[in-house]
Amino acid sequence: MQLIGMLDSPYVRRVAISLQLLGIPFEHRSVSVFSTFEQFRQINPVVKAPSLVCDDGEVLMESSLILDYAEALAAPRKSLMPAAIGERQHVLRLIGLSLAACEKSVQIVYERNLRPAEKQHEPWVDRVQGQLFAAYQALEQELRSKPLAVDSNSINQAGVSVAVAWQFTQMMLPGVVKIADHPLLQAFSEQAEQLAEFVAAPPV
Ligand SMILES: N[C@@H](CCC(=O)N[C@@H](CS)C(=O)NCC(=O)O)C(=O)O
Repeated sequence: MQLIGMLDSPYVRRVAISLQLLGIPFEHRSVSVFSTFEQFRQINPVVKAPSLVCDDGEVLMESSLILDYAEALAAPRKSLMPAAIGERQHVLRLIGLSLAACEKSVQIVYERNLRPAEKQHEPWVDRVQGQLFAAYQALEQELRSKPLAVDSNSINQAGVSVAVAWQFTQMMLPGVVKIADHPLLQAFSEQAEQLAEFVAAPPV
């Protein structure tokens, strides 16, 4: 099984970390959707990172769908998703907020880096930034009301996704989402980034 994509993508990184936590062996290939577009296109003509080349050659995309497949492969031995419905609902909320934060961060990065300066549309960036702030404000509140486990045996998919999202936003948009306003997210991220599975999937 091959995981295709650069680890500076939060979507690729959450899959790489999750596969390790689930104990699923895989080969990681750092192929970029930008600098090696043609090479990526040979693997997946849609050029979406992450892509997962399964053992029979079928190619999956969309991190959450890849993780759904990975969960099925790891079952019943291991799972990053709680079975109990109440817990699962909460974990899904945190994952949704984290993915929204990733998406809004990526939109700002693309607007800033891919569009020529004269074509930047500030009202759009303001709108997206407001959505980004709302996602992290909600995540900070969630961590305050219910802390997340942060060790390799008990971290769940919410923990992986929250930590990966926060690290990505801080790396790509330094100073945009204030660390001082999100002390619990920062502390959680610092602890998660020390886990062996996170260290083995460095974002740069
Ligand atoms: N919802 C997707 C988002 C994936 C995504 O947007 N990946 C970016 C890299 S961070 C990508 O493939 N960009 C190239 C493009 O969309 O053309 C997921 O969860 O996998």
